[in-house]
Amino acid sequence: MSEKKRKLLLVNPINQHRLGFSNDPSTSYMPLGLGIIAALTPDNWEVELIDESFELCTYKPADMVGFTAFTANAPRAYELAAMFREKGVHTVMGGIHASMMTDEVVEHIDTTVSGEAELVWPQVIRDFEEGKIKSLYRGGITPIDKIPFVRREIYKKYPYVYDLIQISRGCPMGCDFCSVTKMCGAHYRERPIETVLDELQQTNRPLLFIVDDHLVNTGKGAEERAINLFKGMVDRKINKLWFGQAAMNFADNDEVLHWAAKSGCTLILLGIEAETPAALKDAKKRLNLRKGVDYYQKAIRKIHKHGIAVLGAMIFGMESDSREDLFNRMEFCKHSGIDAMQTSIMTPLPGTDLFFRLRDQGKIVKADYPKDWKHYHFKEAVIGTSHMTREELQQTMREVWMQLYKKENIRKMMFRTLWRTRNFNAAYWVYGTNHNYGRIVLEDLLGEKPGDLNRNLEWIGKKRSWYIRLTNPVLTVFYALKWKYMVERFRGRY
Ligand code: B12
Ligand code: SF4
Repeated sequence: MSEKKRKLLLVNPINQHRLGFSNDPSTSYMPLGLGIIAALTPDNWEVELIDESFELCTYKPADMVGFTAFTANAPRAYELAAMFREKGVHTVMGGIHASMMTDEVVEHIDTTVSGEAELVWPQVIRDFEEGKIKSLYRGGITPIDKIPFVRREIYKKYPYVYDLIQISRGCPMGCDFCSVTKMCGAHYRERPIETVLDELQQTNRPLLFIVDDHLVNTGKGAEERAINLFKGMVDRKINKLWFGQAAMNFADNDEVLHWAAKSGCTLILLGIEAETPAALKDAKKRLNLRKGVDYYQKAIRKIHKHGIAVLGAMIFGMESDSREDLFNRMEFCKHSGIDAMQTSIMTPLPGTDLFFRLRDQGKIVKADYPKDWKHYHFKEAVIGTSHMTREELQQTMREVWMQLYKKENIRKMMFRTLWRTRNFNAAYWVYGTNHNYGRIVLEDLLGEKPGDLNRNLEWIGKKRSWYIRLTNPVLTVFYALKWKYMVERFRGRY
């Protein structure tokens, strides 16, 4: 007779104060870390995923419940953990917040796993089974050959639009505001291309997000490696439209761009952050300082020539920023050639140099932890700058966002993308991306009453402009054509 399986619930908790990306299924991404935990869990355990991007987590019987959490989701994880602990279920938490705020997490959760989990998770499970589980395990950095394939069947229950994959870990740049170097180390650890291609062949959604922070690393042989990856995707007929994240060096080599485009690259996020050397110095964004801000437009033009659109990741609220600087950055977003805009408010993430410096200077306004972590989602100011209070920064960002994401502007940007890239998919994708970012940054204004903003980013009760009315029929045709195509591509997915 077979032994009864133990039950592991894996939970992706979502900040209910601001839903962010989770406020719509089209921007709800599968939590990759939990897919790795599932892959490391032995067969005598049944694993179930609960993703709060799709459903609120309520109590379910289980032997163990494991949470992953970004900082902004940590208070929600603690709330859910309290519910499970009360019913006698053992709670575990890992991920970026558990790695940066380990002592805090230990106070709320039975077992904390800091760092990467591959080397310690089997031990956690064994210790639990033997009744001697500890309150803290430190995973550290995983050797690249010990990273398993993500166990993708746990995602079947939800309608994720994208497959996600990670190709390398680590970043040597150590920017002031970013936790990647602290979490994943300063060395690039690159998975063998053939292994990555094998894993890609196990995915079946038509859209792909390669989550690496630097798609083309800055190390020796990085361009050749990227070309091999993209060529491999073409040879193995992976046949996906994909989106990835890169630094300005992505545009250096035309052959990289050529094969990226051929393998389905449609949109690339570039960590631009700011358009002036002063602001880049504030953020210690060395790579961009080295390239020089004059390189931006050249790089963007080169990328466009290959039919790929650019998602500019911009930060507002650097230490030296004044109100005027924020509006200048807004103008840059409109006129530099970037197609889609990720516009974040500078936020001191725990564990970063920025966090420790501002905390020691007493400059963090929202600092009642863990309660205040819920504000650390990059759309709410938790600090001011040397020229603006936190409230002024927040108010100015609201004005900036209104101008950037208003429907007329994002529609104009879409037509410009079509003109520059001559790529229908890219234009369609940037429109969706800008629309989604608008919906995320203005989430607190969305509603159904007159005077609220609807999910179409139009004010309820106000007349539509001529421009919108005139361009609506064009878009309707766009959508009609595109919809049929997407349905085709989605056929056969989980
Ligand atoms: C992919 C990604 C996203 C995706 C999210 C996909 C998803 N559903 O997870 C998207 C694009 C939506 C996103 C958005 C944002 N992101 Co992001 N993102 C990443 C990125 C690039 C990769 C994460 C990843 O999938 N890694 C691969 C997996 C395998 O690694 P992992 O999750 O760390 O898991 C390992 C361990 O942590 C551990 N582990 C994880 N969970 C668990 C659970 C248990 C029980 C255990 C035992 C272990 C464990 O084991 C795993 C294997 O070793 C990271 C940077 C990075 N390199 O980590 C930033 C990062 C996580 N993002 C970050 C930020 C700030 C954001 C944004 C706020 C950015 C913005 N400007 O708006 C938004 C907000 C998200 C939101 N709350 O709405 C920060 C988070 C810092 C923090 N302290 O919270 C990071 C670290 C980048 C940075 N600049 O510092 N992001
Ligand atoms: S912002 Fe980009 S370049 Fe800078 S440390 Fe983070 S991942 Fe590296």
